[in-house]
Amino acid sequence: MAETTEDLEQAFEAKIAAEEKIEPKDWMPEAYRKNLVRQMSQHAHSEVIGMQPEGNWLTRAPTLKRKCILLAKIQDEGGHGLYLYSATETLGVSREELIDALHEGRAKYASIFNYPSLTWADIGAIGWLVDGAAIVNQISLQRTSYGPYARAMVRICKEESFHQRQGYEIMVELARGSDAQKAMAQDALNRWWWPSLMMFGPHDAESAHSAQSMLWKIKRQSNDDLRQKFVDQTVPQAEAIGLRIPDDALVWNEARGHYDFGEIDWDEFQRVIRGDGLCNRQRLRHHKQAHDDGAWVREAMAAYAAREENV
Ligand code: BYC
Repeated sequence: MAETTEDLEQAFEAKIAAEEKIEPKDWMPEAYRKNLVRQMSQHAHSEVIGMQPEGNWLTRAPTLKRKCILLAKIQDEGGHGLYLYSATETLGVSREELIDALHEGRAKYASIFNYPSLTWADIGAIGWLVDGAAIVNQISLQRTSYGPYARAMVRICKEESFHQRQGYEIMVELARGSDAQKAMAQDALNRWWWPSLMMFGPHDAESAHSAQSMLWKIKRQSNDDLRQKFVDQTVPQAEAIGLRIPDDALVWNEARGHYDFGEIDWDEFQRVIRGDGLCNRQRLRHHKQAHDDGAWVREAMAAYAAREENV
């Protein structure tokens, strides 16, 4: 007997309730599929656009060792983008459609990558804070309900953990260095702290997708809960190396067992995600240029594949 849509919906809901993964060939509601394509493709774009602020320092890394480490990290980010694009393609969209959406401004990427990397200490701050925030979010996403996304997260988290440590280690060295180096580390923390908190998205009450995404277990913890976790784990790391978090309202709240912290500048967040941050135009221009420059590689691969098929 043919299954009705109601049967299929029930089977889908039962799987979600039982913590089973939804796999590419399973039936899923169209809105679930669309929501995943949105979040996963934006995640992939973030990884790839996120290579740019760090790429800015490759030619000026202070030592050969630092340069090798940074190169390896940036290549990892490219790899994360590739796993995530591949995982998104299992939902029936092509890489070309996803890239077009990015280029036409229909798809977002993480707001943080629209800030400039001005000094070498920014490379430390990006690893420590940006990868640190990303791990908090991605550990939670290892339990997301869509199988290919959850599995991509497992490997990505392992690599992000190395990225976070390399960033913190740069900050440790600078904070232990000369007065000028310590000031450079503090300045980087001052500029990257608030944008890092914005990575977790709007407050839960303002978050358009959260309620449905939590029901479908696409998201496992809320934007505000993850942000709190990041603050709680990062403040002692700053204290340990004598740096000051740039927030006068930051205070340990014994009753809650968490840090209280100041309010994010949500106008700035909205401006940046609407395309009006310091580097939005530069980031997209650079991505389009790199994509156009690589057109011959895609054409050669397509021609080779067609020839192989006809042999
Ligand atoms: N930036 O309803 P909400 C990395 C958008 S890269 C920009 O809460 P959701 C790394 C949101 O998209 C790792 N936009 O959304 C790489 C939505 O707009 P749309 C990056 C943001 O999806 C290189 C609207 O605001 N990690 O680690 O439920 C070097 C309403 O928000 C942002 C990921 O991508 C933002 N910060 O929750 C170094 C994690 N926040 O789509 C490091 C995967 C919100 O309706 N993504 N928006 O037009 C997620 O976990 C979720 O998508 C979010 C937002 C928590 C970010």
